[in-house]
Amino acid sequence: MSNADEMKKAAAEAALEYVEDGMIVGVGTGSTANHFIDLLAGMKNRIEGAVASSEASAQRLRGHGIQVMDLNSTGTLPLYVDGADEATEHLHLTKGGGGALTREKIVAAASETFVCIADESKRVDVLGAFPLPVEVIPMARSYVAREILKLGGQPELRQGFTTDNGNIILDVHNLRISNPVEMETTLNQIAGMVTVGIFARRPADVLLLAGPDGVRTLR
Ligand code: ABF
Repeated sequence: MSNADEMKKAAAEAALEYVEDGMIVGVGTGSTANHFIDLLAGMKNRIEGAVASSEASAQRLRGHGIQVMDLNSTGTLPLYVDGADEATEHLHLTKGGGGALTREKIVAAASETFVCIADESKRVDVLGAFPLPVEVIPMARSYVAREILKLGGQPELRQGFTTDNGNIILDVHNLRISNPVEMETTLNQIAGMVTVGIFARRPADVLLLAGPDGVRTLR
């Protein structure tokens, strides 16, 4: 494998092994998750349906003839497959570069097994080099930004972007997230904060990391 896209596809392919007959599969967002959706189409008659973490993924699933279900009617999902912006060996992640972090966090929380798929460029020792996305209620934008500054981060409004939930995204630069669980908890307490893009309180259960020599499984 030479390029990042081939590696993303290889990670997505490896995730198919976690799909079992009759499952309702939680499906994420982004270019790696798109590979997974396209591959899942090849076994669509074996699954009951999917729950999508974004409108974009729902559309792609439907385009393949995969039934998209409402999480309120499915109960706990056995499996959720999604990408990440950064991932550590501890399976702590940052997500939300695609802006779908709130629904991604809901689907992750409601799933028994979260399989994260990524190419090795996403592997980091410490989270935070990739600006951390946080979803915020529009009227709280300035307040949340001031609170983030106090924590040492530099928030930047994602221009011209509204989430599927009608909110804004702040991308937080210069945060060195050495204790992801603590940082996630602290940021979660800010009034007006909807979702923090750190996935550490509920990390991935499996990380499928594709490199030039194949896919590594981390648990
Ligand atoms: C989703 O897609 C996000 O949480 C993350 O921001 C992004 C990763 O995108 P890609 O797979 O295109 O690198 O998983």
